[in-house]
Amino acid sequence: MKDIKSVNYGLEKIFEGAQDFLPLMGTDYVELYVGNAKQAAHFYKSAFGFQSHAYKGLETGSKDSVSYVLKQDKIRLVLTSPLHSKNPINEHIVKHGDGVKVIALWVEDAKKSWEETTKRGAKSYMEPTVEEDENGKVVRSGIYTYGETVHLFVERKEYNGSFLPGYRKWESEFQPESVGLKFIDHMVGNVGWNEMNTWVKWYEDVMGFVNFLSFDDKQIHTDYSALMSKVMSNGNGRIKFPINEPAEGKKKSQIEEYLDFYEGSGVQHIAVATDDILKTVSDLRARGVEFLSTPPEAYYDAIPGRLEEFSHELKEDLNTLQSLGIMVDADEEGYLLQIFTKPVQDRPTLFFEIIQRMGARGFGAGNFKALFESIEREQGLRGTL
Ligand code: TYF
Ligand code: FE
Repeated sequence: MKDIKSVNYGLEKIFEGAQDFLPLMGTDYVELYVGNAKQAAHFYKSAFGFQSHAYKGLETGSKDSVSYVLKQDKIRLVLTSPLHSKNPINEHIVKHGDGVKVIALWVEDAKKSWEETTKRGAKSYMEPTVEEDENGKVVRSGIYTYGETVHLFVERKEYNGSFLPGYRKWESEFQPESVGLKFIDHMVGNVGWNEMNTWVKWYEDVMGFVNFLSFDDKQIHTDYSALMSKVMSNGNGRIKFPINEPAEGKKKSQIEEYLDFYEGSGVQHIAVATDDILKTVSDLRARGVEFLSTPPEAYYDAIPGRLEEFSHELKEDLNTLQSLGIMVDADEEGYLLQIFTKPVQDRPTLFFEIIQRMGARGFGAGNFKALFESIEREQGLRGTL
């Protein structure tokens, strides 16, 4: 395993262990396969503050599937549904329910990205493919990662259309105001029993990522359940993928519940950054987004001590944070504020995290216990603990 000499989330390449055969400029888009993209798009607009951005469907000559592209600051979310039973997207939905199919990464050279990764053992999903329209050309290629999830490499340096060739601008009179979501901070994968290290090695070998943080089941457990987690990052720190696997506990791990309901490995949560979490979470709550239950009083009583330990001054009012159910964690470098939604579809699978980093680059380890107890309360209600 390569060690990190220094950690810095600036734009320069700083992870000394990271390889640069696969330069990544950021997340390009995230695509969900869903049962009813039209209605899902309405939900993400009205509840999460996304705006209509681009569309393809019958009206644009797309006969097999329909896709709605939503945007909020740098985040692009694509919602895709099949238009007839023979479309293989159906099989994905029948098996997994609604969920993330594609984590698309923005690259300089999609052909080289595909060559470098398949050469190192990635299974190809899409050979380098050029798509063109009057706005220029896009090259995409893709590889499989855990489960049926894929990474697409998107090269758009010769393109100035709104999204991708084949899409048209989606004009809508209904454009709810943003809730202040800015960019994707990290996306977490749940993988099967004892598979975490296989995927850690896969991200190291195939994508040149480094493992810069690890949590074992001694750190991540409650009285009932446990899990293990390792965070993988690319060289410039813009792409961070924690990987979780279930661990043995007295009751069923939330990761196991996910694997049962997703029927395999897949994306567990998408963490989106805001720079005003108080406003973002008040707005989301007012629009009907459901969050996990607020941690108990004792959790908030311990926060001032935790901040003092690292000499950080909390800029936000603790009572307001508590009334919104937002959690606080601190380390040497700073603190972070985070909160988790309930699953956003009927299966207890994908959920969202809202995060505001105030200097801290961790993942909220100090909150794990309180968070997992909230998740277990939900599991209890579902009868899946
Ligand atoms: O991304 C993370 O690591 C944090 C914490 O099942 C977390 O958001 C870890 C595991 C999990 C839910 C949240
Ligand atoms: Fe997270």
